[in-house]
Amino acid sequence: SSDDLTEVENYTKSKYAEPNPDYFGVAAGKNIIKIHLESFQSFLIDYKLNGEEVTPFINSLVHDSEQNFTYFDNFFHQTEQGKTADAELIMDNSLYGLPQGSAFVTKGNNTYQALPAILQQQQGYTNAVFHGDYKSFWNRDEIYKQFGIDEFYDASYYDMDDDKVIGYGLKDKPFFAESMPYLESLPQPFYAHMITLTHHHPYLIDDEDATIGPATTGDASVDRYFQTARYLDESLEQFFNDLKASGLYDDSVIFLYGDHYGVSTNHNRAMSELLGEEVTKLKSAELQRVPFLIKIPGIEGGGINHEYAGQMDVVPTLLHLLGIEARDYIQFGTDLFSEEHQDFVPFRNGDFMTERFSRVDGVYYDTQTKEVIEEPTEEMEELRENVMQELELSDRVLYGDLLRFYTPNQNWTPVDPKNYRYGQ
Ligand code: GP9
Ligand code: MN
Repeated sequence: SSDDLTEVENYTKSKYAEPNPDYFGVAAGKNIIKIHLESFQSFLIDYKLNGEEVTPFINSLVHDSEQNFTYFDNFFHQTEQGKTADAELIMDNSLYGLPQGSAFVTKGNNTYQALPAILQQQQGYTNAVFHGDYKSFWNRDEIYKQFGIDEFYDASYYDMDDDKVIGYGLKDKPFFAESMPYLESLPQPFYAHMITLTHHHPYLIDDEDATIGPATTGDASVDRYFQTARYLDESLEQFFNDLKASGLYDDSVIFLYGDHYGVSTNHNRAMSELLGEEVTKLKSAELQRVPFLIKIPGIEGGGINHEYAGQMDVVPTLLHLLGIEARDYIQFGTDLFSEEHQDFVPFRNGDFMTERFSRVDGVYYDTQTKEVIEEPTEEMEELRENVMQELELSDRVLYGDLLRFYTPNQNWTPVDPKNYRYGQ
């Protein structure tokens, strides 16, 4: 009902973080290239397997400040059963996925005020998604219409010959290579989302694509996890070279993110061996870090940013970089570059992380010393309440399809799904 909407609006408006004036609008009208790192957890960064870096290219983006990437090393995924689809929902709407199932599938006909539609309406962007699987997986071909995605280059646009396909679909190297002409042909400015696939459970890889040996824990999918991560890393380097050659690299916002974990708690024995420490419940929660790296034209230097943050924060951050007020929209995250960024990171199950304390499986910990806190303080209990309220309000938006009743500003035109068609 509209009362529910008022409660939601009051919450998101009070959580809202003012933009940082040094960042607000710096990237207005720039192309945005969003790169999905399938199943990529942050522990891979700088990890050495048998003395060898697994992801040397991504590591170079983290450490070489001349590349102007900022790496957030305390950034967490916030997905649940919707996996990739949850990451997509969160990172285009700043709404949570549902406690069960996938909102992409069950709420695919809801009204949304997603980033693509906002960019189109505010600054004339063309929105495109690229992915080497068929369009109906995760119900993408329905919900993308509600998001205002103009073009969806799904498997039907790519050469899906047997030797180019493994696991769920097209291998990442041919995927990026064949995407280039489509990307170059898009009207500018564009918002382009490249969804990779090869580094996906059970991490199958052809011999000729494996340029690092497997790990040797005896847990076969974990052992191959490093090989497909290396393949993804190489495919990215190839894509960056192609972007540079095409002239698209320098003047674009480029960001990379991990969608969700790749190694589940079913593999704790192998993971303990690889990390040299027991995978406790707290350690498991810490392992939900995924990378977030961003290059913004006009912002020099990059470096490592330690702010505690999550996928929910990406939409308001991008809006502010483009000079669009996030305050107008119903969004639960806050701008990463704002002085007022809210640095608690809710997980979908009601647990959360902050720099000082965390709640994992109902138990509070000192995040720094990793000790159990037997008697949680009032501050901790209050944050727990706050997290539960936030999740509940976000669920109300999806269950009640509340954005039907919300008008962001006087310029807003509701998205009409009939205007979109995908596939060839
Ligand atoms: C399928 C792909 C995988 O198209 O995006 O989704 P996931 O299994 O990771 O949710
Ligand atoms: Mn995924």
